[in-house]
Amino acid sequence: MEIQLWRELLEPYALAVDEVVVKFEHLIDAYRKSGSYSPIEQVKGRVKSISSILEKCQKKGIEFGEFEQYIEDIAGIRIICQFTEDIYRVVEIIRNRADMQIKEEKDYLVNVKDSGYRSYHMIAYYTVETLRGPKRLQIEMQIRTLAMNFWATIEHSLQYKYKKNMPENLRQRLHNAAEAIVVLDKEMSSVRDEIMDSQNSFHRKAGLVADILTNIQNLYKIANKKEVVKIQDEFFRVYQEADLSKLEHFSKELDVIAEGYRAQSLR
Ligand code: 0O2
Repeated sequence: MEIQLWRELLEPYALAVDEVVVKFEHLIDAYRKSGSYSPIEQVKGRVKSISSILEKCQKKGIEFGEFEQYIEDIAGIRIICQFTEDIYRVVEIIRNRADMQIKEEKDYLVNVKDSGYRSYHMIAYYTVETLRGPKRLQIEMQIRTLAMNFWATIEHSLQYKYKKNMPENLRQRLHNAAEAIVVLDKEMSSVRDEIMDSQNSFHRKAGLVADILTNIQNLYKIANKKEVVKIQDEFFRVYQEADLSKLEHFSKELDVIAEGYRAQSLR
């Protein structure tokens, strides 16, 4: 097949990856803005390279004309969580989405691969709008923790280096490392509540400070300068107290003041 044709074929997959990544990024943002803990830490996506598609077709005896049907991970999304528990929360979130229909789920946390690979895979149908109308295609979502991702990334590059001939002692060491990752994830889960609390406070504080600064900046345009300077000084004082509830109270009061000025300026 000509390179140009490949590019055209893969274009809708690139669109799907871009759209899905943006949607999950907005979800992370929405959690954080509402002061809640986000079960998704990061999201990344990629379109499988032409050489990987050809390799997989060869390995699995797939005809070129059928690769879109049989290769499920042309559009790949990787969702990284902080804790193992979050993986199952994300799975539930995805199951309930209206814009994707689940085709298959593979729980490699329960059915760990021989290599030691752990991850939760979901294959879903997703529709993109193209020049020729809507196209329904498959996307693969791999959901795993930061630690599982660290292991899989290193193991994947070694697999690539050695192909099928990975030395036995290296395979064993990777296996041991995979077990150490399980222990690490369990340890992190045991302090999950504490970590979540501190992260929630951090994001809540960052959100409040951003809102307050925007309000003060807007007040400079419409309010008496001396009054705004007083508000600003008060903000610095409250901020230095490092008390989230006081910052919340200040932010609410400032909202009322800003609303008052806005109403006045509309008269
Ligand atoms: P890429 O894009 O380079 O990551 P398979 O038969 O394993 O080729 P299958 O049955 O279609 O693939 O799906 P499966 O087993 O669910 O796995 C597909 C993808 O999961 C792989 O994509 C890897 O990304 C990841 N994966 C599966 N097993 C392992 C493993 O042992 N180690 C690591 N590091 N990753 C794994 P590809 O095809 O490798 O392509």
